[in-house]
Amino acid sequence: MRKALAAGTLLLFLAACSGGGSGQIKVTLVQGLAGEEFYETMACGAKAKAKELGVQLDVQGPQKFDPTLQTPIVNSVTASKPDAMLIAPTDVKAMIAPLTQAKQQGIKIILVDTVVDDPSIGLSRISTDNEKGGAAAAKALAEQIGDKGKALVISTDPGVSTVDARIKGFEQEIKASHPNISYVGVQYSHNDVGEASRIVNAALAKDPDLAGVFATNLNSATGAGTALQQAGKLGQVKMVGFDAGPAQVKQLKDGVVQALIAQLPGDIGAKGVEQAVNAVKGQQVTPSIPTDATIVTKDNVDKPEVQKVLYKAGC
Ligand code: T6T
Repeated sequence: MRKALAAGTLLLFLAACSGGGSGQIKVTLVQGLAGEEFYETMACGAKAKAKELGVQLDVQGPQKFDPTLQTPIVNSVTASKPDAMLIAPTDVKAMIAPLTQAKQQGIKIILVDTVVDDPSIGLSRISTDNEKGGAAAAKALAEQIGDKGKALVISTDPGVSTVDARIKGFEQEIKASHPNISYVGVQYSHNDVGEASRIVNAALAKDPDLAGVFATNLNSATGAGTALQQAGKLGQVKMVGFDAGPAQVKQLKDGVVQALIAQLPGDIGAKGVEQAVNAVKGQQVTPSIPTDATIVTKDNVDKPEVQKVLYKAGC
């Protein structure tokens, strides 16, 4: 009788360790922005890996890249007690409190893409080397504009770790190696396509001799490119954009943008699920995983290896 009880206790213990009574590990991915190709491609990678590993995966995300909209989602995910949460936090500071609460509930947190300013949050951090990507964007833009003239940066909001690092890498590269490029600074679009367009229109009015634009993400690039096109500035103003969604690839083919820095969001999602499972099972977790980036141009966009890294609207 005692032996049977001990065996039963052991079974319950093993079930708890493997992430719930059903034995299936439950993971929720909280995107930075629902329906946007970077995060949808990330969700596709996460779903495929979850299927392979027999993990139950739920995907949620706010309608805007905004911590005031992402916070209630994180809170409700915390209340639903998954074993692990993959999250792309929308602000380095504002998301610390809700994520601390999730952590205190025993939920394993894996940061995908963006991070927060508290290094104790996130058992694993998986992302592109964004500073390096920003420097690569600066080099590509410098080449396009003959290493001289005025250059503008369009970003989303300060406090988003990824785009802030891209700006830093861009600025450092310009300062260190491109003395004839006059950097006119960064302007913030709040990740809104229309606002990015308005910013570029105003910049063209102020600096009609603007030579180049670096757009730090999808929506910034879509808006900035549309403005250049509508102002009839194609050819005169060159552009490099981070990310490679369908609209960016069209802009590349149309000659609106000259180079794209494509990330690997699908890999980020897949690796995130792997790390989450390791964490839940008490296995070794890798604290920091860098993923690759590819420079996409009109010349290489049709190559099969480059086609593979372009983002998708769905799986
Ligand atoms: O550039 C990606 C992502 O890396 C960034 O953190 C936010 O913007 C994107 O989702 C693209 O729009």
